This record gives sequence, C-alpha cells and structure tokens, in this order.
Amino acid sequence: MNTSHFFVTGDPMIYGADVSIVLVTIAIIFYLSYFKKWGWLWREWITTVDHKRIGIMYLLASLLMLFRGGVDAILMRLQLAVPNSHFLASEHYNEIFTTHGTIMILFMAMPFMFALFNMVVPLQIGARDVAYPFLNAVSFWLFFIGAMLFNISFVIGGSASAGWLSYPPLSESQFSPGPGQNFWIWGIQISGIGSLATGINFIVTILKMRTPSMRLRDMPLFTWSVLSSSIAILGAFPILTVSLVMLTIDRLFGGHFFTMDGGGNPMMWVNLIWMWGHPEVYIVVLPAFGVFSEVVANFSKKRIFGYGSMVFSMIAISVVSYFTWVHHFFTMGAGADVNIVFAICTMIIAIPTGVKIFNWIFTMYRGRITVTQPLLWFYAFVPTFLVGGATGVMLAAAPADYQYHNSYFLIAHFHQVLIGGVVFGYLAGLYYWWPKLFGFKLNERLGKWAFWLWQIGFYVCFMPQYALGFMGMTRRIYTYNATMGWDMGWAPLNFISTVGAFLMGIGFIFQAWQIIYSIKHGERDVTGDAWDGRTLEWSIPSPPPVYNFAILPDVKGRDSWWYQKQEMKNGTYQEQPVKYEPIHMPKNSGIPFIMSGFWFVAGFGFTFEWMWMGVVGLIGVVLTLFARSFQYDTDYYISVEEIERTEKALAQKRYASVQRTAN
Ligand code: HEM
Ligand SMILES: [Cu+2]
Repeated sequence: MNTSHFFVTGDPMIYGADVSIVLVTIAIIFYLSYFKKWGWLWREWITTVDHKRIGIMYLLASLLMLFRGGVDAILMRLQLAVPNSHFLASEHYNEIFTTHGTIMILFMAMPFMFALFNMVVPLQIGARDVAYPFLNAVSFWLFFIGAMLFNISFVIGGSASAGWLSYPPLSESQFSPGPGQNFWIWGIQISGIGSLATGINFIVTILKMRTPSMRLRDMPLFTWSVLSSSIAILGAFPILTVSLVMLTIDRLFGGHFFTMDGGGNPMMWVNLIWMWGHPEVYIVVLPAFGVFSEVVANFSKKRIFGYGSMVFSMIAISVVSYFTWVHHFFTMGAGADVNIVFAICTMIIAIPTGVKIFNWIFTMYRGRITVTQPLLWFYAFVPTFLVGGATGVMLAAAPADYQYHNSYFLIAHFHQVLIGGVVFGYLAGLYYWWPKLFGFKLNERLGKWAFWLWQIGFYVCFMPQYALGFMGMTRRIYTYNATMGWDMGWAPLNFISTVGAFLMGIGFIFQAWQIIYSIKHGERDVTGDAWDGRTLEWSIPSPPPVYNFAILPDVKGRDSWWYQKQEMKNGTYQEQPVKYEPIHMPKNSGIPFIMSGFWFVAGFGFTFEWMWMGVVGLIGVVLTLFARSFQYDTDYYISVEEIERTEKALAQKRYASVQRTAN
C-alpha cells in the first residue's frame, strides 16, 4: 500500500478542512479547560449509561452528520449546475457521492433513528432504562468511533470512491488500492456491530421491560415500529458484517470471494449487500411511520384508526422487505422467472404502506386537529411519500426498469422516499419529543421558515431529476458536455435542481438557528405534558428524572395516560396510595468508550494495512471485555428518601408554574 500520501494534499477544500478541524479542536479543548468541564464531560456524558443521555448524544452526532452529508450534496449539485464544469475533478466527485450516500444512510439516518429509540421507547413503555444499559453505551460509542474513522478519511489517507455500496470489482484492491476503501469497510463494520447490538437491546427491552400491566396490544405504535425495525436489524446486519469480512479477506489477505478471477463472483457481493441494503431502507423508514402514528393521533385528539392493521402492516413490511433485494439489479440477467418474483414482492409492499396512509387519514377524519410543527411534517410526508412510492412501483416493473436503471429517475425516487419518509419523519419526531427531553419547545416561527424552505427546495431539487432520468442522464456522472446540456435540455433542469438543493440547505440553517434560539427563548414546559399527550412518556416531568418513573405506571389498555386524564377531569380517578421502593439502577462506566478507542486503533491499523496496529487494537478490545467481565460493582440503588426528595422538588416546580399561569 502506498502511504506516502498519509495527509491528503493538493485541494484547497481539504486544506480548509484541515484548518477548521484544528481550530474547532483547539476551541473545544480551550472551552473545556477554561470552564473546567472535563470532569463533567467524563462523568455526565462519556461514561453515561442513561438512555436519555445516550439518545441526546446520538441526536447531536446525527445532526452533525446531516450537515456533513448536506455539504457533500451541495458540492455535487454545484458541480452539476452547469455543463462542462471544472469545479470538482472526476475522482473527487466519485469520493463525494460515496461519502454522501454512506454518511446519510449509516451515519445520519441510523443514529437519528437510534436517538429516537433511546429518547422515547423506555418512557413509552414505563421502563427505567433499556434492558442492557451498558451495551447501549457500547453501541453508541461503536457508532461514534466508526463514524469518526470514516470521516477522517477526507483529510488522512483519502476517501472511498466506489459508491455507497462499493460494488466489486471496483472496490477490490486491484482497482481501489488506497486506504479509502478500507476506511469505508472499517467505519461501517465497527458502527454496524453497534447497530446490531442496539437492535437486540430494543427487542429485549420491548419484550421484557414493559411496565407489568402493559400487554403487547397496549403498546404505542412508535414502540411497535421500533420492535419491527429491530427485528429487521437482527436479520439484516449480520449479513452486512459477514459481507464486509469477506471483502476484507479479499483486499487484505488475497482472497477471491468477489474478484473476477480465482473463482470469485462480484455478483455475489451485489446480492449479499442488497440482502442487507433493502431491509435497511425499511429499517430506517418503519420508525418514521411510528412517529407519524403518534403525531397524527395526538394532534387529532383521537385514538389511532386501525391499530391492529397498523401493527400487522409494519410486521408485514419488515418480513416482505427480505424478499425484494433483486429489484436493485433486475439487469443482472437472472431471467424473467426470477425477476418477476422480486417484482411482485416489491409491489406487494405498497399494500401495507397504503393501508397505513389510509389509517392516518381516517384518524384525522373528524378529529380536533391542531396544526403544530410535528403535524406539518406529516402533511408534507403524505404526498411526497405517495409519489415516491408510486415511482418505486414503476421501478419495480422489471422490464421497465431496464430503462430507469441507474438513471436520475432512480436518484429522484430514492431521495423522495428517504427525504420524504425518513428525514421528514425523524424531524417530526424531533419536534414532537424535543420538549420531553429538554423541557422546552422549539420555536414555531423559525420552524415554519425551515419547513417551507425544505418543502419548496425538495420539489425544486428532485422533480427535475425524474425528467432528467427520462432524458438519459445517468447517475454518478460528474459532468456533461454542452451538447447534452443545451441541445438535449439537461442544463436548465440541472440548474433548477441545484437551486432546490440550496433552498434545503438554507432550511437546515434555519433549523440550527431554531435550536440555538429556542435554548434561550423557547416556550418552557413544566407540566411534562407539552402536547396534551396520550402515552406514558407524557405522564412524567420533562426532562424526566434519572429513574424516569418513581413508581411503575399501572396501565389500563391503550392510550392509558389520556384516559387517566379524562378520569382526573371527571373526578372519577382513584388516586392510588404512593409507596416508593428503592430503585435499582446501572452504574456509569468508562469501558464502552475505552473499548471503542481500541476499535479505532484496530480499524485505523487495518485501514493502512499495518497489521501490528490492527492486532494491538483487537487485543485491547478483548482486554476491555475481560475487564468488564470481572467488574462486579455495576449497579446501585436509589434510596426511598432520595426518590421522595426528587419527586417533591419536581412537583413544586410544576405547582409553581401552574400558579404563575393561573395569576
Ligand atoms: C438534502 C438534500 C440532498 C441532496 C441535494 C442530495 C443530492 C444527491 C446527489 C447530487 C447525489 C449524487 C447523484 C449521482 O451523481 O449519482 C446523491 C446520491 C445519494 N444520496 Fe443524496 N441528497 C440529499 C439527501 C440525501 C439523504 C437524506 C439521503 C439518505 C438518507 C441520501 C442518500 C443518497 C444516496 C444513498 C446516494 C447514492 C450515492 C451513490 O451513488 O453511491 N441523500 N444525493
Ligand atoms: Cu430495495
């Protein structure tokens, strides 16, 4: 391996990145030292095993990655805005689309989703934490370290450039010899192990940690969506892990799994990666459906319509999504018999999805609707996802796909479902649950600006791309000549598309501003029930105390909190005598962070093919595992007195604010 280019040189953007990385690092170190925050950072955040804090860390990281992926998107759109552009060199363009796709799916959508899992699920099911809080911290740090490993490739060693799914033979060492491709493998490998563990953690949490009176059929739909997504993770992520190991063997140890010679077959990779990759897109969209179910019911002041069919369709989607992977390469040549099976399975998914959309609309029918930010994003989601779904069915028609395949029609389709479904859904969830975690709402006015910029920007950016696809523009091209630009009409549409990308970028800036502004000026909520909610998370203070529920709640069916509030209003509610008991809690631990540090060493070593370093890192990982196995002091009890004190203080805060508003 040629490592003479350890530090990437030659491009002004990279020097800019070098300088800003150094400056930001210095600024952070200075801030932490000057305000003496190192201890606080270590005790309260780095070593935490509290699901709420882990959720917040996931959220911050994913917003940061949305920024990075967004900058990549803008750079690509700038390059394509006009014909014959020399803004980006071809190789650089390849690196950017690879980085953009990888970051958006694995380091933006996945952690954003895990942020919502962590912020909400234990609170919705009346639990004090997830089933395995230590493992939860391990998952977070594996994700974070994997993401950082992938991100530094920009300034050290060089980025991957074989596309976000890195098809061989291009991703083999013969054609991609540098460390870039290894960064991709190890960044994803490390964070993927964390994702698998999170999937297991939430399956067990939902099945085992519910407050004893909550039956499965009393669970809120968001929790159901997390369960269906986690089951899909459990099936899909091991395929990713194994595929990446096989590619590593090819690249580092001269294997021939996916090479053109030595008995290998590149199409085997393509099959394997999509056996993970297709379920993956449903893994990220199911929780968005869950968010919408909560948001629509809440802001219509109605029970969700068709609860059973909602659950059934989510489970159906997570199962059927395993039988569609070939639709990504109908052109492989498997023949009509094979293609038709996968075409039909793909189209079948539209049915449960359609059922859900009808259910949401029936829920709103005759509801008492209040249009708030979370509901706005639902309004935006419906038409966007419908059209995105319809163009998906078009792509699923195998013979027609020979035309659409790898064209801008596809680019428009998958952005429409990923942005319209996943991003809009998670943003709705962010606005909805933000007051729960932080105790204040995000400013509506700035949020509306952001919303409309995203909406208009989205359509301006992606609608022209459907047309461009029909006009023969293929994906992953870095420029086009003037003949195509003007005679074939590509230039004006590409230009418009770029304008749309900028509008979305401005929308994102509004959101960053909205968060900063609301920290000081956001509407405070001390009731704990910012939206007059229906599910258990709204029955406790915002932000919740470390143990969440002083007493495990007693639920009587679905939307129990809502009905309890009705009874309280009618005066029919019977207060149960409060008797606290000591609460069993996990202790913080530095091991997840240290273990992930060793993973970083291992990943970095294997990336540069410095085997000694890789092995040292792995030995470190094993040692930290041992250290954990012999740690016996892992938990503690919160005493009854302390619970009483905390609950009293929280109640006083609440009472004081009720007094203030009453006056
Ligand atoms: C925010 C606005 C976004 C814009 C303007 C944008 C723009 C682009 C562009 C220009 C490409 C390259 C097309 C090509 O040359 O083939 C691309 C590829 C891609 N984008 Fe986005 N994107 C956005 C958001 C997202 C999001 C939110 C996701 C996922 C959650 C995503 C996932 C992908 C993937 C997977 C690829 C394919 C990369 C590859 O070909 O290897 N994008 N995007
Ligand atoms: Cu697919």
